[in-house]
Amino acid sequence: MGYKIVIVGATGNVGREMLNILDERAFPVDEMAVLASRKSLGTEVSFGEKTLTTQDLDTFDFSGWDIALFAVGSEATKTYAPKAAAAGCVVIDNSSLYRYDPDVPLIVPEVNANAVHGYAKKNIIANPNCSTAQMVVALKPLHDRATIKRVVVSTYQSVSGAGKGGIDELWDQTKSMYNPTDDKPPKQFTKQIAFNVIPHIDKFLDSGETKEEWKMVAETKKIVDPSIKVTATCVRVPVFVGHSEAINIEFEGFLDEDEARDILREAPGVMVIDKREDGGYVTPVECVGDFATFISRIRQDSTIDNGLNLWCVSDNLRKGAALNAVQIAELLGRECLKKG
Ligand code: 11C
Repeated sequence: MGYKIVIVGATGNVGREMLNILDERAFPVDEMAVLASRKSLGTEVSFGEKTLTTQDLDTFDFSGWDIALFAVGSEATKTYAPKAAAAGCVVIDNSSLYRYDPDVPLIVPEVNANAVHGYAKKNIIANPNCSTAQMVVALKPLHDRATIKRVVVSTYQSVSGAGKGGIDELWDQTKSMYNPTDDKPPKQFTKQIAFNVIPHIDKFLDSGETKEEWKMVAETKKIVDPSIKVTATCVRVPVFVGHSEAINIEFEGFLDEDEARDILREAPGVMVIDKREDGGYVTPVECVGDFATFISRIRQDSTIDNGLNLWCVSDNLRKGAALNAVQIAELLGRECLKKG
């Protein structure tokens, strides 16, 4: 016996990946409803061999459905997630709306699976930001061994993090560079993204940080350990899919680079590719479509007593969004909503 699943925002990049991943991982689905806003209504999406037609989110009745995977912005989530939760359907939300709510667990299954039992307070579970999800998968096993004091992270985030509009802007702007009569000024991004990098993701806060940087701090504390200090610089780069991160970690005690490599090799969700030779590391184009978070360039930071550097790459639409949401659904099914 399987579950009755709803995908909210089924026509977007993340909604479509959710459908692909539910199928790839053979999630036990008895019935699937795909919802969209009025403007995308009637659009067809694929779920394995099946073609499903989107239904109207505004009028959908969530009663009798087990789990709703939400992949819409915070505004739509604010309207429809409480409606689904009140109807008894557990919401797994990909927006930032509920992430910092103390009554909503924020989960990366490889890191804090036990928190899933907290779902019942609001019938809602939050999925973290993509740049946090891949980082905490790498940090947690190292923290368990040597206690992390501080993390300094710089990100190299792909344009798909900004949705379909971000992908289109990189594509169109890149082509326009070779055709001076076809000017494509920035729309989605604040500056030219083709052949450029932009040190700005999400809005600016009073502290001078961006919201994306703040999210990495707040979410790492909630998911891994509130005592870990994090400082982040988040940068958009002209890559279609796959976020990369250069992570510098300071520990309480000494952790040798070889032991760190062995720990990460054994860690769930992690794939270590770390040869000290040309090409012996992973780049974003190689991680697309994969489930793993890839770690390369593991090395001692000799400027402090207990420091390590590493390079971390993952498919932001998968581990950073759709895969993590499906993993949460699997965990919820295993631990809380057992069927059959
Ligand atoms: C980006 N990380 O790359 C963002 C996208 O809070 O879920 C995801 C934003 C979020 O632009």
